[in-house]
Amino acid sequence: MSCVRAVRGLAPICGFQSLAVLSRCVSFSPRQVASDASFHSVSFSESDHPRVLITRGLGQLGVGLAKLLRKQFGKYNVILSDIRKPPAHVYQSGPFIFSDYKNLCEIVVNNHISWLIHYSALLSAVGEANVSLACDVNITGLHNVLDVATEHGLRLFIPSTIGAFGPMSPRNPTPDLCIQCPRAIYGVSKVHPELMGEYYHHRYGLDFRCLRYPGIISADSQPSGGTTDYAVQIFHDAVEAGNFVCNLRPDTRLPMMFVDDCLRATLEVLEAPAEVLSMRTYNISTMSFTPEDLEQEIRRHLPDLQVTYETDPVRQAIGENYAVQIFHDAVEAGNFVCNLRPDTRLPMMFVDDCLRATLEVLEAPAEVLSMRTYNISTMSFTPEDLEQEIRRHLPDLQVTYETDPVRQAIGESRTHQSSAIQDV
Ligand code: AKB
Repeated sequence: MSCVRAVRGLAPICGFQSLAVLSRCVSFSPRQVASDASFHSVSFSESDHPRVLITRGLGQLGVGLAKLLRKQFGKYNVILSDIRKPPAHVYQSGPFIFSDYKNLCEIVVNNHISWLIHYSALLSAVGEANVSLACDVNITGLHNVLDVATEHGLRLFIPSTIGAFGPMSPRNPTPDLCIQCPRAIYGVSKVHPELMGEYYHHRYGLDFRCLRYPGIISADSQPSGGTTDYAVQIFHDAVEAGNFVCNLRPDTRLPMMFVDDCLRATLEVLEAPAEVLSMRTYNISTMSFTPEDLEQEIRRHLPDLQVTYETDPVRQAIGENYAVQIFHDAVEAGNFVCNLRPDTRLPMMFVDDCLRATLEVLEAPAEVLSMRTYNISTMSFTPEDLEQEIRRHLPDLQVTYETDPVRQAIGESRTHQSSAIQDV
């Protein structure tokens, strides 16, 4: 459904306008791993491709992740599993097997699995309606997964959630490491894997990796039982029925992410070399918006859309604790960790100049263009120059330098370009 893709254009209503360019990145907070860190530096040769198993593969994310991983590692190296029968197109797209918690070990051994993506979980709204089932699936089920992964030396990815934060968590920004204390069983049962994974990592060397997902917006796969699900359902109901009943208050601002960004972030954290991970669990974020924002945006495409608000108190209470602002704004925090050396001089341009130059070249009469490709430049400066300039306005700003060798190497190649441009 093409309407769902319109969500990508929500940046202006989502409170991260000028940061939109960063919205496609994994926003590890600067203290830990730089956003969009060059995780792809690890490449696998044909023979050392990981062998991947995805549990609960028929949920919102499994099929999409399998597609992405198969492109990277080969069709037969990625096995989807679930307790349900897959639709024909999924069955035909690559290996699929039945898996419940009882046969996990057998599957891992027989298929020479090296990476396990554990997507089995009950989401927030259904979890709150059935607490003991949420504990069984999200907590008890997890213990078996941890043991199998440890015993067989697997890389284990389990997603956590913004629901792992609670009313006492700092809201703006919400760092990776802070008080959590969620109030819904879903959140509690997701803090548990975060801590157990961390513990197994330190105690037994388990390669545990985890991202706290926000609400995920997808078109061809449905979420089920979450508080953020309204933001997917509204597109379907708007297109099919022209009206939508929202179970959250119109002003409930929740963190969200487009599915492709979520899958890419997952792949990046899976591929990251162990030495760049300073923690086991990271926040990721792109945008946040309210039901009212989304309603207005969809109405630009479907002007007759009718939305009514019938607030469900359980979902509303869960949603209110999701209202965290994960994006770590260096200005708000008063500190910034720079991943380049302080003296790395790079060519830069203010956006207005770039747009003006683009317009000028577009409008130029053909006869004045002697070539097809031109350099443009305005200024160049180092992180140190910028730090000093910003400190003139924010005297308390703290900047530390933790050089990322990959970015530094790329930056240095651009340093040469910068002097070449200036010499012209
Ligand atoms: C939910 O709302 O339960 C999930 C989530 C944010 O983890 N979508």
